[in-house]
Amino acid sequence: MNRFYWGLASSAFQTEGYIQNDMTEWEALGGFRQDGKNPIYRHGAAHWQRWQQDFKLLQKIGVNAYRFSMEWARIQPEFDCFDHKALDQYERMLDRLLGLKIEPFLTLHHFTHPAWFHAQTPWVSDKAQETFCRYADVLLERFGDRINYWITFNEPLVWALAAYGDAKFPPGKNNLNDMMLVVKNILQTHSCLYRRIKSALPLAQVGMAKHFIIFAPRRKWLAADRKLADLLHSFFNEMVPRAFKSNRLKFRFPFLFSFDEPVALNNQVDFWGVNYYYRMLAAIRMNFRRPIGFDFKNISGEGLTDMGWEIYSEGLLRILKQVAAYGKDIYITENGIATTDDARRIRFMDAHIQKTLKAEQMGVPVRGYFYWSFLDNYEWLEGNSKRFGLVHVDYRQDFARSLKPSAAHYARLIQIDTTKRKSLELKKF
Ligand code: GCO
Repeated sequence: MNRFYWGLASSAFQTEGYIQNDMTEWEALGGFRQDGKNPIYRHGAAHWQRWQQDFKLLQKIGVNAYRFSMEWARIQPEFDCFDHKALDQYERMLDRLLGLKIEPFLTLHHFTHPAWFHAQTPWVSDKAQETFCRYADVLLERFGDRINYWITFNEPLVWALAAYGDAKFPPGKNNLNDMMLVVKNILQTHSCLYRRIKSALPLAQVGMAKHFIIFAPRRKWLAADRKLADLLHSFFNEMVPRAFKSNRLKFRFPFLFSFDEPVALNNQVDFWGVNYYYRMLAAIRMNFRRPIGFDFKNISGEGLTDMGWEIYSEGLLRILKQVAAYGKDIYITENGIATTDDARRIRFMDAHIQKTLKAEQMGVPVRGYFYWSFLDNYEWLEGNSKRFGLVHVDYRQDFARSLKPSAAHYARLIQIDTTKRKSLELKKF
């Protein structure tokens, strides 16, 4: 069947608001202030209160899928306590989505943890797996019958780099060997979740959302920069998928770290979620503390986003072809632009969706596209200042929602594509 999921993506912490977890503690301790922007979390996009209205907007846009996460800290505020009221609300939300015929894609882990987690069973210890699987079991038992698509982790490598490599996220560590251990423990946990979900729900599809970046040398003429771009590609884009096939998490980054340990993954993943945003330039620097420099330049001519990222839609096609080689289904689980100029957002969407459909025509098994993000939301280090949403959130007027023109554009696009697929389907008979 020629079904395609047209969706929107979000994460609990970034949208719901009124959460206390490791990130809010980190923020309160000044953890995010290093870039001088001083975000204040508290309300997020107030989705926890406004979800009913928000889901009507999903319906209006006409998506047939929605990617979201549930907030671990809300559900398990203490190690030994699960909050049934929170679970009840998530159940109502889930049932509403199903009632609207919107397929839920549930992310189990999207960057945040209960405040107790890092002190009690941090990812660097092998106890984390048990803790997280115990939590996931609660969701599986309660919601398993209603969820067909499970995303175990969102960008484990990005999280590990931010939390253990670069001290940007809690617990704020700076140790590359620990960072690799954390990736290993997370992958091990993925495989434990995979087995549990599949044994309870044999038809469920279980995957992981992975960030992919196009790396290019800052100075094309310099062999060292070219080599660095290749190395970064191999580390950032390929190391994790490679581990699924080889059962080893292995990487040698000259002068930085070397890691090689077994990890029993046995290719247990039904689909790859592709999060794709930009091309990044890498350069070797004569600076022992920070020997690698990154920046963005508008080489593609498609411009830079409000995050400063280079838009490079061709990169999506390149990534999709690469991921196709892993032999699994693919969902674009995130792709989007931070901008206050909505006409740019429309151009961004058009360019990337065009590449998506082209990849599909070329035989890449891409089965869905989720624009990031549904609502304007809390963008981690940037606070509320960056607007990724198809829906505008007025932070000063009681979080009032309004659809941007790009939402209407997406709605039209979905309608046209769905009609086309239906008529193709009919022609087959
Ligand atoms: C990530 C996350 C999202 C971000 C998005 C835009 O990629 O960091 O999955 O939470 O908000 O990517 O930066």
